[in-house]
Amino acid sequence: MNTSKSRELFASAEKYIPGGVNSPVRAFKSVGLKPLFIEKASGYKTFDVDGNEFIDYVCSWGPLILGHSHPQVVESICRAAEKGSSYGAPCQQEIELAQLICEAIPSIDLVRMVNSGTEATMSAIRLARACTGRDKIVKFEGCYHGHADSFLIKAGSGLLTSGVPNSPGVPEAFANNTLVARYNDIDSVEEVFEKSGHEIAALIVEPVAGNMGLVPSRPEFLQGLRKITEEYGSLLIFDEVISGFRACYGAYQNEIGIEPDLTTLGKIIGGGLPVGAFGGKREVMEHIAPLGGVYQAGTLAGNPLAMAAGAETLKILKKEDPYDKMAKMCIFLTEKIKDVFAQRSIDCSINRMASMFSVFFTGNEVVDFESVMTADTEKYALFYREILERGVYFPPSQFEVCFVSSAHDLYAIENTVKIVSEALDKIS
Ligand code: KE4
Repeated sequence: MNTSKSRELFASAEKYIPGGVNSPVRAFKSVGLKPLFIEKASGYKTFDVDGNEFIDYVCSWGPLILGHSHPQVVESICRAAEKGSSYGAPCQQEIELAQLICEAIPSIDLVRMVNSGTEATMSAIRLARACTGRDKIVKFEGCYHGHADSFLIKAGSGLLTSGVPNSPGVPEAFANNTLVARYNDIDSVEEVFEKSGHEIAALIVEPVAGNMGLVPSRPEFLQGLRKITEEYGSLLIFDEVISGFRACYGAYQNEIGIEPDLTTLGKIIGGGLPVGAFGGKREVMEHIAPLGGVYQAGTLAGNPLAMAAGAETLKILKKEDPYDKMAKMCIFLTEKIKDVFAQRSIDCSINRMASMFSVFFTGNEVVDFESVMTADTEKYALFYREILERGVYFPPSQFEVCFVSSAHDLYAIENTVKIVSEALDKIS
């Protein structure tokens, strides 16, 4: 595969941007390649600057559930742009997206728009600390909630990929206020709360872990979190930046019938433009300025372009309800991938939830951080390079999730299976 233009651009990018990328996981380091520069994308396809075409399973790390450049989403952005990009003042589109979110997620009475998932989780933690007058938070090893200081402790996603789960630059005072438990292990949570429960403002959890690869939560785990946070008067925060509107029209909490005190959202609700949001019951959200004293702000928060893209995306999801089709495509794909691995007696463990999946190079069942760490990242890198060469674009890290969009069709899925089997023939 010719990648000369990408290499040229990468060399130029490295002159002006740290590591040549604006987000570390894009650097392709863990798969032993230099990143490809994408020229354009449509539906399930991306095209790099050298003219190579890919079946895309990154989908911009989740937002593009309708596929790239969906005509109605593009049209909504263009229509909004003709009337100005940002007013720094309220606009009608903010109400539209807020109303769609509140109507889709019963636990949210009020929602505040921000510009990223990180802003959403950072603000939710501040709000929880204000509401409870406590400083400590609990997170889970391998979960990632964005790059605010409090979360960069035993974090997943790019930190796990780089093997540096605790980032330098986080003051000890912050680190000491972040307690870490083990995902899917309620005993480890009870231990933490028995020791520090009355100092804990909030526990934040990905109800479906997507930042150590995909690790679905056990139902009793989430129920246990709801119970223990209520017992100690701590807030339960579901970080649904990935899972929000991914499995159903609403949040994953709708599927399992557990109501957190706060929910953070991002990705899909922005339809590919920068949007995050946090929301919850009125009595909690009323502490947020200008209603209450908890300060949170943003120059471009609620800007009409991002609101239009997000609202259009949710309206299409609500009207067309592609969830069943996407889940069926994902089941078909992952079952076929399992078969091609088995036919070659290559160990793999595949986790799937709705239209998300991860292929782990391990013979163990992957149910928590410990089992994730048995995955052979070298083998993943070898596999990755072979499928990329043949036109399939998975996330360039064993510790991320693949996404099927509503644009992926049977042709794309069958082509992917063919390419995966060719790649396995090459590496086995
Ligand atoms: P952003 O600040 O990147 O919009 O969202 C942070 C965030 C918060 N919560 C969860 C559960 C998340 O998955 C994320 C961001 N996800 C990563 C990929 N796993 C974004 C990709 C990247 O960092 O480049």
